[in-house]
Amino acid sequence: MAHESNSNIDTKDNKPIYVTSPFLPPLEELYPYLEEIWKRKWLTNNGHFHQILEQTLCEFLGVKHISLFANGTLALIIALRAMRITGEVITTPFSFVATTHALAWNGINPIFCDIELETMNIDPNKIEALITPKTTAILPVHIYGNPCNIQRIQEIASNYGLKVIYDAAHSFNVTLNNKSVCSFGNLSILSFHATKVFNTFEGGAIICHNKKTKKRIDQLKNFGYDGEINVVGLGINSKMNEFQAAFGLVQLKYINKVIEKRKSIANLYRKLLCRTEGIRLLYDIEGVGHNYAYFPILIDKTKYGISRDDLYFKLKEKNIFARRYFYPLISDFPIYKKLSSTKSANLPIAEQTTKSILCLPIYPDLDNKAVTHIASLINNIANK
Ligand code: T4K
Repeated sequence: MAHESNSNIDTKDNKPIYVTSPFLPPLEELYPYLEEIWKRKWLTNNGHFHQILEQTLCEFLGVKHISLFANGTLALIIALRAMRITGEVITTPFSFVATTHALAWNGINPIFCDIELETMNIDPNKIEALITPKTTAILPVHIYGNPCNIQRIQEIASNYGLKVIYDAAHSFNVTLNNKSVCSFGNLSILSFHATKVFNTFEGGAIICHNKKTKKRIDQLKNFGYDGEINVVGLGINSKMNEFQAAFGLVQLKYINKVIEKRKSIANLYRKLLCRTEGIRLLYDIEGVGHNYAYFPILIDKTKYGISRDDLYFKLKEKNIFARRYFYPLISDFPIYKKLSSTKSANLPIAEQTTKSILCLPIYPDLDNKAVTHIASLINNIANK
């Protein structure tokens, strides 16, 4: 996505507030890890910290197997290849473009399905009508870290013999009835990009449920090598390096505090915005352990007084860089527009949502004063 121009920002008096800002642990905590990397001279390819991070994340998230990746997009591309997905895959148009790109990179036809109004996740009631003899899988996204209707999606998948690959890029440490949201489906992928709740600068992972699948995934992320002289598949280089893994281990020490801080920001926004006419908020869902990765609001222009875009630009004038995640719909990008499933008539809720969504700044260093300032700007702009 295009980067915002910083040209008119007076960083002394009126610092820009971005939609997110990465949590960085104290620098000195990294030094022992760097010394260890220097000592070992093993920089990538299943190194010491890579192995420890995989093990530590399995224990922390309560999942069976994790394979670390250079980023979430490559994890998703390899997840589809590991499951030998081909033909058509039913997916959501309301996501970051990487979700659909991962299908396209595998030569798979994306079939866009509408979303639910409340959760903004793929609508299970609209999946079955899109299944054809070419359908091999469903690729839902737990958008903003809010779990999809996992039970219903699994029922459909089981009835039709389809695989389910979850794009859980936003869902680090999200639980459903005390189980990691990544324990469902055939595979789930996570993103550890700088903008995520847990970051390794760039990074990602695939979560799988058995050793055999993990072995295949690990081969595919290392060019398809099985040992030194045997290549067993069309792999790629998508390995996480030792610096990323070490950084992840340090980050993990702070993750509970990071999520707690995000929760308190979300609760403050809710308190300050819950009575504003024309703004819909998302609330915690019973049985879900949230990670507060994003703080989306939905603007109803007729009730709020101005459109989502007008609010977005007004906040921008005040150096507050909210983001229209996810706008436009993936199905509206020219490379996908030609597909028949992109017709507006098929995607009415997604069309409505993408025009009204705005994600407000949320990150651990955002103080209450800033949150109150942003909320009062939004409240003062209303119906003016
Ligand atoms: N599936 C889903 C559902 C996803 O949302 C994503 C990625 C993926 C798959 C693929 O995962 P990765 O391959 O990325 O691991 C960002 C991120 O690049 C992307 O990871 C994320 N989703 C997407 C929702 O957002 P941009 O282009 O909008 O972000 P960017 O670079 O403009 O950063 C947003 C703001 O964050 C900046 O305005 C300022 C702040 N920022 C950013 C960076 C990179 C910082 O303060 N520090 C930084 O280092 O895509």
